[in-house]
Amino acid sequence: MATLATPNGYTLDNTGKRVVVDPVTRIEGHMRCEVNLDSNNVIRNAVSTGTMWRGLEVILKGRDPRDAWAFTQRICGVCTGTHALTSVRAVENALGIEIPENANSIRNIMQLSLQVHDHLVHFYHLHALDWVNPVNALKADPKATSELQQMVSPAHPNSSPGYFRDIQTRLKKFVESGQLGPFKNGYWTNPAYLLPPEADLMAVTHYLEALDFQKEIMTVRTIFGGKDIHPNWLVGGVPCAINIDGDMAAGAPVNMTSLNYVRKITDKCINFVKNVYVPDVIAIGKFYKTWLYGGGIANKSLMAYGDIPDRANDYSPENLMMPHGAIVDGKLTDIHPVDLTDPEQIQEFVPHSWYKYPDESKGLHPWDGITEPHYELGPKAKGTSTRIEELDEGAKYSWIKAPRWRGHAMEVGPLARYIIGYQQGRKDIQEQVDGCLSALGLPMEAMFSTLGRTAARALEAQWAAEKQAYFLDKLITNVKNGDTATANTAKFDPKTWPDEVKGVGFTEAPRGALAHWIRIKGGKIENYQCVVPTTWNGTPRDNEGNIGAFEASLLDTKVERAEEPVEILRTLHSFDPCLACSTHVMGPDGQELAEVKVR
Ligand code: NFE
Ligand code: MG
Repeated sequence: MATLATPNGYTLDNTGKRVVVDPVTRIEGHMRCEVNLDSNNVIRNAVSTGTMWRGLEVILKGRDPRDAWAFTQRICGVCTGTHALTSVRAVENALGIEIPENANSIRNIMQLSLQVHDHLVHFYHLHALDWVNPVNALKADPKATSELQQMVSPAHPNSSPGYFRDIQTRLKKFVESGQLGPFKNGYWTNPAYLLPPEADLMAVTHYLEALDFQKEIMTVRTIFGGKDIHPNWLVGGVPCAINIDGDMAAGAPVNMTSLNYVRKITDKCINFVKNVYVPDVIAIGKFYKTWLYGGGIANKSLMAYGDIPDRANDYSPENLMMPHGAIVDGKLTDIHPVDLTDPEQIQEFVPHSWYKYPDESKGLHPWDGITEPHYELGPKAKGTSTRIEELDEGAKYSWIKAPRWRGHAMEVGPLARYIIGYQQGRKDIQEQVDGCLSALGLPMEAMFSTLGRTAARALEAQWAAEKQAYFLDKLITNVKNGDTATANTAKFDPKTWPDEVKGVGFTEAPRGALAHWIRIKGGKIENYQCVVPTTWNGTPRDNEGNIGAFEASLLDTKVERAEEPVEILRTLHSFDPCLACSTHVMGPDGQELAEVKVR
């Protein structure tokens, strides 16, 4: 290949200098990215690769469907509960099981709490250092930092000059000891960093605050799920008893004391997102508002399944508080319904994935999905199978399958949800987006970018924290009205099941649309297929050569220093990639994973 036009409208040129980033760090799982730069250091071709295979779909075959949540929850160490929730919904859908209202409220609280937690961790601990320079923070004047903090967010209590001076002193000790810890290996002398020292100090301080706050956020899921990060779930409801006047010791984890505690943490989440996270994204965004790269397919093809059912057991879009729909061909006002049961809509392709199908010119709907690993490098690849130097994107090159909606590669995630919700006229979302854009002094088109993706996630964290409070109120009201049911076990016994059934469960995971498809036969799992958000966003090419969200988003971006590809990290990180999820489906991942190679 020299230049190649893709059916979805991109021109790729792989003749220029090839830069390999492997591993891409500050993500979940193992990812590799190769790009070609032209003579002006602009990206003209991008190749995104999941470099491990985990075989969860194979492991699930023959198991008890009621246990699938516990296996699928281990797909990831970040978005754990969302897989468990998707799994119990898939089994309930297959078997026609309805859950009590309280179970719906508790599941929503857990899911929303995960959204807030995951988004917060993503921004501060995985993404912020693409924009924030902790070494530069040493030059900050603590008094000026305090003034900046009070201007950006007067409501945040930690804002005195002394507070920032202490943090700066801690940071200095870190740097002087030569042990940068979490801040090691950054490109801290790169001119792509634009914040003044005070903004850097403020953001690094919030990095530490958010790190500390995590241990409180997770207690919400611990109360309802017994533990975190892998809480307990149950087909038919939730595995926790409600006794409003009881206590934990008496075996009633949901009581007035624990619910008051959930209220306290929920309020803290609302305040932290409103007074720290969102203002930081706007404050940092103002310095980078001309950095509007990374849109990719965001202004063309977006999809969300919807989630957070207001009333239990109704998964129709009207009852879902998170947006549902698909946009294709850039027609933003034309929102199509998505039917996960229609074999013509969602299909996974593998001609560029390390799997084998009997006929790879066709895609397979997940109910008929096949997961058979087949690792081989293309004829133009360089290196060896255990030490790849350069991949051949004309052949198989990733452990991620290529899912398509009616043939289209789709972007999923907070930005997709927010654009779809905005276009559907959801007032809550419109107000947030308009407010954020006006604070940044940017037009709507700016949303279709790396910055837009990051902003949408922050706004969604705020939305999720508030909805968490809504479901807490709903739960308490329902319990006070005398309904304490949390599980429906009428169809728990496999003897009550038909011999052969199939079902699908879906959620909006922090990174986007997530669904699991299950076939049950003779009480056991016959086939189980997961198509996860990072499968959508991190997809390799399909049978027609369409590129997906990650690859498209990198094109046309200028890289300041080819040997320090912070621009690549910015855009990839804006999707919050989770390769553990997307490659659910071991790899000979060896020593080669620990370097950035530039040729
Ligand atoms: Ni492992 Fe996940 C989320 C799921 S991945 S993080 O959110 O499903 O794309
Ligand atoms: Mg899969």
